[in-house]
Amino acid sequence: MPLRTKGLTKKAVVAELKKALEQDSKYSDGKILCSMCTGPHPIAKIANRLFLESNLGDPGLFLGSLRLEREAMKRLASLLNGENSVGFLVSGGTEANLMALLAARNAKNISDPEVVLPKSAHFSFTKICGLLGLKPVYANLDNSCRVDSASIQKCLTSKTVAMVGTAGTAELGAVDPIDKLSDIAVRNEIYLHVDAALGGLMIPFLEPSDRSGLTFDFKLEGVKSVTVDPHKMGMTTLPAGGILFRNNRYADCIRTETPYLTEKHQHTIVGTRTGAAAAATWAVFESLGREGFQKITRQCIKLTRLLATKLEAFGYGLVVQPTLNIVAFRSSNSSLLQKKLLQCGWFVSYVPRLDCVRVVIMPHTKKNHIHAFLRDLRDIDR
Ligand code: 0PR
Repeated sequence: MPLRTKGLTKKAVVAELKKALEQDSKYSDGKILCSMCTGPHPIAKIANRLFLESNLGDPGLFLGSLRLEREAMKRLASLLNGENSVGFLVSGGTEANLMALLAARNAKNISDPEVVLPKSAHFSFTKICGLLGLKPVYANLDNSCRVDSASIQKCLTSKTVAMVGTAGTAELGAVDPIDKLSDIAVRNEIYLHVDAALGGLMIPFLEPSDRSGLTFDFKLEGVKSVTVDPHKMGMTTLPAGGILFRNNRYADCIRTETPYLTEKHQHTIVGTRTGAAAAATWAVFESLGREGFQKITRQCIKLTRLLATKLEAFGYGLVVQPTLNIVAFRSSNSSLLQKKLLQCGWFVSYVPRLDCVRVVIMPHTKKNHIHAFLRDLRDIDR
């Protein structure tokens, strides 16, 4: 497809764009039940449009955007009890996890480094191990699909540069026992990274009774970095991943000099990066406040539980009782059921490792969508 010699008119270009947009699925239809992203909050769209030119890769040119990034990361740090923590808004959970493990690897600087990962860790860590030359060592899970801390302990060797725990696994929304991992990390002087890409903007807003036992943040001494993605439960515009380091000491393990730019060093892997997502993230934080986030989290949890209860009443087995906003269930043929649901327009996932159907309840999902899903499920799977 060669580049056109003569360009199209604005009208023709827009018409083509609209055609393509019609092919995209819309969160607002309620049929997307497999995604951790959601439609951006209206204020995020406004902020994004205002800051389209902004490049945080050269922040001296975009001081207002830089201030918004810093303020947004400070709000996030305070949510995670990170008094001295330093944070950056990056392209997503993958880049955030990459920065964390790069810092851990650089901090220890040994040959043949290893990282201990729960079997449930996100696939981004597979990519990261390849990129960083880290050997992954996998720890087993317990019956509730959380990492078994005794297994983590057994995986540690003199080559271990980091261990990872997840606060909200991608497949099940399970929260690893980060407090136990932190104790192990402190005792063995190992860097602990927490992947809270999903849970980081959800767990702090759970009802106190649901939150107990789910501590995952800098309150725990062993936690050296946390990933939290505003482009998931933070309802901002893409791309917006967050990485927070406990303090400068860890952040500076990935600092690079940039002598001829307006700012003389960078911590992020990417150079040029959008200030629009930073502005959008800031705007959502300011607009929702703690109460707004609590309301949204409460609604997602309520619908998750409604779905889980109904599925059990229909006779499906749940893989685990949901902790966050993911329901995973099994039928006699879960893979076929997922295909049939897909044919009916419902975007749900099939998870081969667990042989189950997985449903993610995000802020775009409403009660009527759940009821419509359940009706179709009954028709399909009689
Ligand atoms: N860590 C966890 C726990 C995640 O769930 C994810 C992504 C990542 C890291 C990586 O984040 P980025 O994708 O931002 O780099 N979780 C979703 C998943 O794999 C990503 C996603 C989002 C997939 C929307 C599909 C989709 O429609 O399920």
